[in-house]
Amino acid sequence: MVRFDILTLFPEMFAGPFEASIIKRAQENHFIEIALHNIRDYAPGKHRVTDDTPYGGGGGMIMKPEPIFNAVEAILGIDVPQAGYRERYGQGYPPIILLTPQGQLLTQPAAQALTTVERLLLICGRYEGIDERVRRYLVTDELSIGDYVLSGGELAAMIVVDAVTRLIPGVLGDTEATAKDSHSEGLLEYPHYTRPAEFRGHAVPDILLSGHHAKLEEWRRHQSLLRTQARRPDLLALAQLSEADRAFLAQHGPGSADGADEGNGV
Ligand code: 6GU
Repeated sequence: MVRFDILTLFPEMFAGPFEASIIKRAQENHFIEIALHNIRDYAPGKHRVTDDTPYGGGGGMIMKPEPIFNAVEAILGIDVPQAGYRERYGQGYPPIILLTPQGQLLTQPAAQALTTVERLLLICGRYEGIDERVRRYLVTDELSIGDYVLSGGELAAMIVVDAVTRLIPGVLGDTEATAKDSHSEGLLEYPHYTRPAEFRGHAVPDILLSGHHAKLEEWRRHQSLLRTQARRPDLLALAQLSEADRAFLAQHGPGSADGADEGNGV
């Protein structure tokens, strides 16, 4: 069981994605538990103010530290030490992850690593930024989901929950297994087809109908290699390739007829 505590100013954003499909089923079957916490509930004062203007000017609004520290202390039932939460972290206290475009990129190995924690807190950044003391004295890790800017960390938090949940053993059935997923072996997935064998004059590759299991597996491997080479050469450079893989790519490499149906990658 992984418990996700999500700290956000917009808990209502999470309703749809967490109430459907795999994440819904994973909650029902007690593989995960998700608790949403409205940061505003932890802001002091009648107006429960969560943001303020930046010292030194520059425009935009900054998330105040107090509501976030208060929320974490209430959720974990601790006082954050003066020297910072990291003093406690690792002694039975969970990671506190800030979702920010300044974080480390979320990768499949990073998602895999998070399946082994009992609990994790996700803080969704908003506005133009968050008071730096949250980073320095509360947060243990910072994650980004890609090199583009979102209006807030909420959508990124949903993506973290999804990417982690589907890797927890038992969450997916056999037929949905993750072993051959794109990225799980550092390569993109091979093309998939289902019935009919001919659709609007477009036939399924013969190999899929041939019943030659070994040849089929080889074809799939080759398709994965060509597709990764054409679309994500950066991944190919890091992938674990056999001698046979390398020989195949050398022969059917970029510009050869084999890769020609790869489209423009968009
Ligand atoms: Cl985690 N947050 C925001 N605001 N933008 C992002 C992101 C996160 N990851 C990529 N862009």
